[in-house]
Amino acid sequence: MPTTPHSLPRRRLLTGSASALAAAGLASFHQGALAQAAAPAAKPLPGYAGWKKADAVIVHSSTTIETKRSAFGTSVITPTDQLYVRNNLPSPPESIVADRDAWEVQIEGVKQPRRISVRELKTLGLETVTMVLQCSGNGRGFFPSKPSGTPWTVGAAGCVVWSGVPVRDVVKALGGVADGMKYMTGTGGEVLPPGIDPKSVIVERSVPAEALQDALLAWEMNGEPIPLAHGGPLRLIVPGYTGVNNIKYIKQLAFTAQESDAKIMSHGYRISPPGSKGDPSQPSVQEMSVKSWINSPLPEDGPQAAGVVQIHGVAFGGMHAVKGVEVSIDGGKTWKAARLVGPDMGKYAWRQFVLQAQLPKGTHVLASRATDMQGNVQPETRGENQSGYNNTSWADHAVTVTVA
Ligand SMILES: Nc1nc2c(c(=O)[nH]1)N[C@H]1C(S)=C(S)[C@@H](COP(=O)(O)O)O[C@H]1N2
Ligand SMILES: [Mo]
Repeated sequence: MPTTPHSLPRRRLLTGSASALAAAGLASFHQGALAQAAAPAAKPLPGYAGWKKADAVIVHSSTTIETKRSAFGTSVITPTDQLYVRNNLPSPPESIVADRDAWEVQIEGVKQPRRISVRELKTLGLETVTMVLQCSGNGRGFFPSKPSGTPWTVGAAGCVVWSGVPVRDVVKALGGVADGMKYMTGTGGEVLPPGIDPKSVIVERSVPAEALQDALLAWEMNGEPIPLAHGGPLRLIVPGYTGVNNIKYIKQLAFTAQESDAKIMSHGYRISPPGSKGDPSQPSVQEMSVKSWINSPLPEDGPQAAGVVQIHGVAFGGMHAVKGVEVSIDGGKTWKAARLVGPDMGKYAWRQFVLQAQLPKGTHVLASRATDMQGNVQPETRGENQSGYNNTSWADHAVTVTVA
């Protein structure tokens, strides 16, 4: 990933700054970005993600890249060069990953707050977790209300192996969490656009302090140093929580008495009733819940030959392991238990499932429905909300295939 900021295509710099301005609420720039999103031609990969596998992804914009549904495969882990990307701000320059061990994170809200380098973090502890990383807006594309934001279908998600130091080991080394702290607040290391209120654009999210128990400060993913596009040199990993809570290029980790007052926390990522704006009284998008979808066969594969087909896909529970998955070949009228296949990589990972079925000639609506260890069942319908978050509807994720 040798790209340097000044060698990036001009187009990317323009769209990057447009999205930053849109985030700051400048409507005319936002409309420009929307017009661009509607352009028919396949967009080029932005420079910071130029190493992604172009035929496995959909480039929505310079800051939003989706994995194709047909690209997930059946080997559990999502290859890094096929994983989705979502940046709320333009990417930081490659120079921040030039000397990874020198990156520093400020730890606040502990008994002995201080800055710690990645070099020192590596001496404090080591853990590896496999986790589904999923954008809160994954499945937004299925909302008939067409909420603003990227119309992701299923590909703003992936299953990734992360390695780093447990946050609890860092906290222990610094004397423990200070009294009265209820939240763990991570702050992204982007350089903010000048001339606008930093709180209106900074990527800063709070999760309940208990989440520290399973959280990591990670420097490795899928066996390599975390690429810049995915938050290298250091990323906060909060297993079970939606993508936005997993802060890339983290520059501060603070235990706080209150939730962050950054706009992305107070007003963004809220489950708002249709027609209303986000505000701090509404639930924040945090823990993920049980969800599954079929990745094969797909309508884009073309008509299937009559006979036996292996219907397969992925299922995850968010905070809890998957107990089972059912598959329907008649649009949800009847269900059969699918078989979980492949290794169980822990409760935060996804499981792959398969149902072998005989599909006669005609059109078939294939659906999957997962259940987690707590007995929560994936619902038929989405929960309507203004921004199109948390779509777990099995009906929305069903696929219609034809057998010739
Ligand atoms: N610093 C920082 N962290 C961030 C973001 C960001 O824009 N800046 N985007 C968040 C969102 S909305 C998502 S869905 C995930 C995307 O992670 P990925 O790009 O590695 O797939 O990162 C989250 N962490
Ligand atoms: Mo996201």
